[in-house]
Amino acid sequence: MINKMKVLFVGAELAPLVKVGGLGDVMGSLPKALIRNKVDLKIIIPFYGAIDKKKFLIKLFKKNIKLEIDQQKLNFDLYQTYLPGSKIKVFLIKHKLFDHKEIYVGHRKYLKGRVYSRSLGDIERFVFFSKAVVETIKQLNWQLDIVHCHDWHTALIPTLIDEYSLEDQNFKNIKTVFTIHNLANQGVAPLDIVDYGGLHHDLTPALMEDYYDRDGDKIDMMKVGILSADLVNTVSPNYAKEILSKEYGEKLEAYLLRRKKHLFGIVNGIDLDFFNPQKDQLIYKKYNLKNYKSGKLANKQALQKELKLPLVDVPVFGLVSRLVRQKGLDILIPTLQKLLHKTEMQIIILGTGQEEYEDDFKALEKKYPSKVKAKITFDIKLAQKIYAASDFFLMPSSFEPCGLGQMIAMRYGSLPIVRATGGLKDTVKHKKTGLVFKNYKASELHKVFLQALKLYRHKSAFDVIIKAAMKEDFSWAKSAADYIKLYKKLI
Ligand code: NHF
Repeated sequence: MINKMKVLFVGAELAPLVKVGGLGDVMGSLPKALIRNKVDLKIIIPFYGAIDKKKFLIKLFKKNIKLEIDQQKLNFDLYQTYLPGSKIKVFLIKHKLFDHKEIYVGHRKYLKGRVYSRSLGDIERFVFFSKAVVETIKQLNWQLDIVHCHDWHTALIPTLIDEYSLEDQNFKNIKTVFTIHNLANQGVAPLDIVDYGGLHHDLTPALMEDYYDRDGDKIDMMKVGILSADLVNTVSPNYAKEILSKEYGEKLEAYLLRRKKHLFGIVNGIDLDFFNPQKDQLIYKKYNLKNYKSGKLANKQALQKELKLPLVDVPVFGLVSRLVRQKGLDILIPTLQKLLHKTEMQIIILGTGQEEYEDDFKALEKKYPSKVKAKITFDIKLAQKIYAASDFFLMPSSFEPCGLGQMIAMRYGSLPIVRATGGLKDTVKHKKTGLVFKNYKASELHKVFLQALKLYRHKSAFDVIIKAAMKEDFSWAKSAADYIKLYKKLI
């Protein structure tokens, strides 16, 4: 029998245990697809106070694992459960740094809703976590081929593994993959974090670079991950290309260019069991490719009724998103202001985020109560209802590493309106499975809205596109096969 590849997934989020954004979704669904391909996989995350210990059947695995950090000898406990619906072991690192309810502690310092933080608090927490992960590997003598790290929170792990391998034979065979989910969140810290973590900058080229940089008083975790992992990838082929440019590189393009030969793009999938209009318990009426017309109509009318919108035959546009600039809101809002007074349409917005956008949407709702509903909240149930009820789904992002909403929308027969950027460009085909515009300009978005309005009245053409969109295959199977190919380059 061929030996199974042994992989450890490391990240800050894991759906359904703990999720802030797409990172959690990917961490929670990609492993299930990987283990179908002869991979022996386990996952390790922090044990946040917000994780429901009872619900997820989490048990103590090992007490008092020792580690040295900030020149002090500390302990942490290791807990264990299984990823719901699978036999994948999930380990959780328990320490008081993660005990409170927030996942990321820095967000209070930022604009309301800005949950990704770069605060020192988070830096310390995730350096601790990274070190605890490596100590767990060491003290439990885990035999691993690949440690797969996700986003800046885990970006020091390849460096730690390099350092540990100088003294410990077991680490010599471990290779590392670093996945960038969003380059905009980098984890920037003062240099003394290197001492805090007990790292040796003189042994590690990626750290050395920051140490003696011209403006060398800071360390950028994301950059260290990019420079030190054996292979780097991001969550779509197009974003992997874009981030080599100044426009999308978030000031790390030079380092990414240096790793160009080792930089790959693998598009995310979606969980086809959960996102399935035929089985979805959260929508008003289930439907499939055959009966989607009546199914979607029933969902549309029920949602109009629930939200107290007039029950009229007009195109309904949905927006389910964090309400932040990245999502294209500064071109969407002026476009809507221009369109709404003279157009028969409805738009339903769901999400929270930067106050200015929340206020803009609320103002639009006030001005056009029969056309706009702005639900400034988190609501998984309402999100599913919007996917099922809407005719079009808006994602005019300024950048988008992969994006999940457009794929979910297509599966529910809601045509995505997207900008040709990142994973949106890879997954939506103009006038074939959605509508795509090129430049980040309100005028271009406006044009595409007009195309959508026209398409809505041209039922036969509209149907062809809806059917093609619903038929697209966004399963994790293909992406998992690509990840396996990536792993195989290393072992
Ligand atoms: O899909 C998961 C997600 C991406 O585009 C998304 C993003 C953050 O911005 O990979 O990560």
